[in-house]
Parts: sequence; structure tokens; C-alpha cells
Amino acid sequence: QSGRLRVLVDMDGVLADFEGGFLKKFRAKFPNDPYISLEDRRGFWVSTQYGHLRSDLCEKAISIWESQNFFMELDPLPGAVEAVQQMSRFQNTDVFICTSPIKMYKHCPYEKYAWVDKHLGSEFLEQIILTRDKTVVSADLLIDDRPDITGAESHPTWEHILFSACHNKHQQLNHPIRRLHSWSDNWRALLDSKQQ
Ligand code: UMP
Repeated sequence: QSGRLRVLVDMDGVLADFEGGFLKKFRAKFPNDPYISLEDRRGFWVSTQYGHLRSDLCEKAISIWESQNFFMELDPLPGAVEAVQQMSRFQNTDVFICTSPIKMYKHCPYEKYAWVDKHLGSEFLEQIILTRDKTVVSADLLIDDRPDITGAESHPTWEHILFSACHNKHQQLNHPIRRLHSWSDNWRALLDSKQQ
């Protein structure tokens, strides 16, 4: 309905600690291989940066998030669960979790639902949007750590708020956009700024 605010919240890197979970499992599975500390992460694609470090590490990195229990066992990022729960209780506000599954679909889509059920509760299963193209989803705000969000719709309805992450915090953007530095940052003011 008009007069309601619709917020899309990304999952990996915004609600769930994809980078931390990846690094922990990569080091455990490949203890004799080099790795990239979170301090040194640059660029959204983990696999690309690992491939530049040493070409065989690209597919080794991919094997980590294609494994069973990878998405399920990600820790929530600090304050994320509390923020989304509070946001969803705001007057005239609808919160959706908008996340892109990997194309290896054996575990990821199921585990994303299981993660939401476990950490946010079964009522949030109603709010999940799995899509590889977020531009075709209409909303007022999209809180996402990926700097370049493109797709079939060249004029998405949402304002992209860049959620800070190890891979984007040093990144200068061509089209400066607003950031949320963490869930301790003032997300309420962001929502207020969109409230008509
Ligand atoms: N992902 C990759 N390769 C990478 C890093 C992430 O395939 O190097 C996956 C993890 C998520 C998806 O399933 O991409 C990113 O989804 P969003 O955060 O954009 O929703």
C-alpha cells in the first residue's frame, strides 16, 4: 500500500558474516595455501582476488561456499538480527531479505531459508526474496554491501545504501552513494529520510 516504506536488506555481508565464515573454512580446508586477510580484501568477488593471488586458489575458494553447511553456519554480523527485528516492528515499514543465491543450488537456497528461520524466526520466511537480479524488485531502500548492483532494470526504484564491508571500505565510488557503516550506524535516520 502507498504510504508504507519498503526496505530490502541483503544477506551475505550485511546480515550474515560471509567473509569471516569463508576465511575460517578456507584456512581449515587448505592450511598450506596462502590466504587473504580481511584487512587486505579488495573487490566484491572473493574468487577473483584469490585467483590473482594464485590461479588455482580461485576454484579452491569457490569450493568453500559450494560446500554443505557453508551458508547455514555463517554467524550473524554484530547487531544485524536486532536491527532487522526492530526495523520490521516500525510503523508502516515492510522489510524483505533480498539475497542472490549461488548457481550451485544443491545447498545454498535451502540453507538461506534455514538461516533466516534459525536467527530471525519463522515469521521472516515470508519476507525472503531470492533473486539474481535485484533491480527488478521494487522498494524504497536496498541495504547491500555490493557496490555495483545492475540488472535488467536500468532505473531501479530503490536507493542503494552501501553497507560497509572489508572489501568495499576503501573503495571510492564514481557515483557517490550513502553508506551504512555497520548496524551500530544510524539506520533509523536513513529510514526516516525516506519516509514521506
Ligand atoms: N559469491 C560468489 N563469489 C564470490 C563472492 C560471493 O559467488 O567471490 C556469492 C555469495 C552470494 C552471492 O551467494 O555471490 C552474493 O549475493 P548478494 O550478497 O549480492 O546477495
